[in-house]
Order: sequence, then C-alpha cells, then structure tokens
Amino acid sequence: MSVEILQTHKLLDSCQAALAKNFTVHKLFEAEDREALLASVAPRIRGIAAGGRIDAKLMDALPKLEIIASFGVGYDSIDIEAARTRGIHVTNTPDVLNDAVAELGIGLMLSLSRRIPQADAFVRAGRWAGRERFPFSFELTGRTLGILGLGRIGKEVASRAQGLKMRVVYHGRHKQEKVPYVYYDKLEDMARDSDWLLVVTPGGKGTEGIVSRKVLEALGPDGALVNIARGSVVDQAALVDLLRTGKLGGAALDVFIDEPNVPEELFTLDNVVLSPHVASATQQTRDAMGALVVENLIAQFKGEPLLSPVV
Ligand code: 8YV
Repeated sequence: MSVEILQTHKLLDSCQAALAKNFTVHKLFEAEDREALLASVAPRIRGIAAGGRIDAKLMDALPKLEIIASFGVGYDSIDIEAARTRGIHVTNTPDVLNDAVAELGIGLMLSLSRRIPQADAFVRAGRWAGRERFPFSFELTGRTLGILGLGRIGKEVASRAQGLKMRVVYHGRHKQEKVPYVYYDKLEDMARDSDWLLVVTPGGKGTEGIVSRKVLEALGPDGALVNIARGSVVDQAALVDLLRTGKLGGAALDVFIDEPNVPEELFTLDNVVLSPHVASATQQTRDAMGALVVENLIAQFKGEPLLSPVV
C-alpha cells in the first residue's frame, strides 16, 4: 500500500485527485465518527494534507507524522511551535498566488474608489435609464498607497500600483535595501501620510491588532483601508466604529476576524466593499496551490528537499 496520509479539510477536486493518485488518503473531514477513523488509521499516518486548523492534539494523535502540507501561503492556522518541537515539517503554498492576490488588492481599491459595485447596481436598477445622475467617485492616480508588509505579494501590489500612477510607501519590521519605495518605521506615521493603507502582512500572534484604532484614526476621514491579509491584523471593532462615524473614509475587505461571519453593521455602509476571502481564488492559482501541496508531500516521502518548507 502507498504512503497513508490524512486529509483534514476539503480541498480542490484537482488536488484531491492528485492526492488519491499518489497516496492512500483518509478523509477526516468526511468521517461521520472522527475519533473512530483516527483510532483505526492514526498509527500509520505519515502526512497531513491540510486546508485549515491543525493543533498539537492532532499531531500527538499521529505518532508517525512527518509532514503537514498546508494549502495556503498563510500558516497562522497551524500550531507551528508544536510542529517544530515534535520535528514535524510544515509546508505552505507561497509565490504561486502572488499575482492573484495582488490583483484582488488592486481590484478592491478600484472598486471602492470608483464605486464600481454601486455603479453596477445603479444600472441594473434602471436608475441610469431613469435619467438619474450617478455621483462622482475618486481616482487612484496621484494618491499615496501605504503597504503594510512589503513581502512577495506586497511587492506585486506595489508594482501594479505604480502602473496606476500611485506613490508607494511601506512599513514592515525592517527597511529593505534595493526597493525604490519610502520606508516608514512607524505604522501610524505611514497611515497619517497615506491615502490608502493596504494590509498584506502575515497573520498570527505577531501581527494581531497592529492596525489599531490609533492607526485607523491616523488614516482618517479621507483615507481608506484595504485588507487582503488576515482579519486578525486589524482592530475590527474599531474599524466598524470609525467607518460608521465617518472618522475613516472607507474600507475594502477580503478578510475578517470570524469568517465567514462579517459584522452586519458593514452591510449598510456605502463606503465599504466586501468580498468573501477570495484573493487567491482563481482556477489557475488554486490549481497551482493544490499542486504544490501534493509536490511537497511527494518530495517528503521520496526523501527529496521540500519545495516550500516553513518548518
Ligand atoms: C486561501 C489564503 O484562501 O493562502 C492563504 O493564506 O488566505 C488564501 O489563499 C486559503 O488559505 C485557502 O482556503
């Protein structure tokens, strides 16, 4: 029998087909009795294909576990420290999603500034035909975009924003050599000087709530927030409050603290654009992410170097 792995969450059809071709897959997410499935297969499981939370308890239940191959670039849903101390490898799916995620970041900015969702609704409702006038919107041209997290995706956003004639600045833990953008060592200062604050930093403990009420207030009534990272990075209660009271100009959000739950107050606000965590969700990118999950597992069991190790 081929190597036995545990698939903990539903994954793309193409990814599941490739997993089934290469391994004996036990699907924990489909099991009626998870405990019973685990009890019968746990001693033989050498890998996990994951698409969500993996905790230390599950790692401890799998004595032969060598690798957790996670679908997604962000790995805040995996207990990395627990994996490290148990000598379990963790892989993610970086790079293959940079373009898709950056595109959605730009798309959200354009949607909010040019009021594209409202324009669409206006035409569909027959208001244009009824000779109503659609209100003016704002251009991105000439505006300053502050990027929080100038990593692989952040750089793709930056180059696209330059194509839109925006001025790009950034904040992160360190100033980077060889990037042409102005660096701010304080997020609040960058927010004050920016028209747009785009969040594309990893989630997890280290970044929890760093886009605080103060930062959002510094962005101010003429500023707007775009979040394509994790909901946890932003003080969501403050965000809702400031949007409601006009102390923040707008927000375009792909991610939220308690997905798929979105604060209902946001539904009534005209200065907000919402999307359901779809920044990487193109067929092309999701297929590539799935392929990378499978390739990492194959590499591990062939004794070859992992393609995208995190731990
Ligand atoms: C995915 C993501 O939506 O890669 C990430 O970190 O947030 C997204 O690309 C998610 O991981 C898969 O459901």
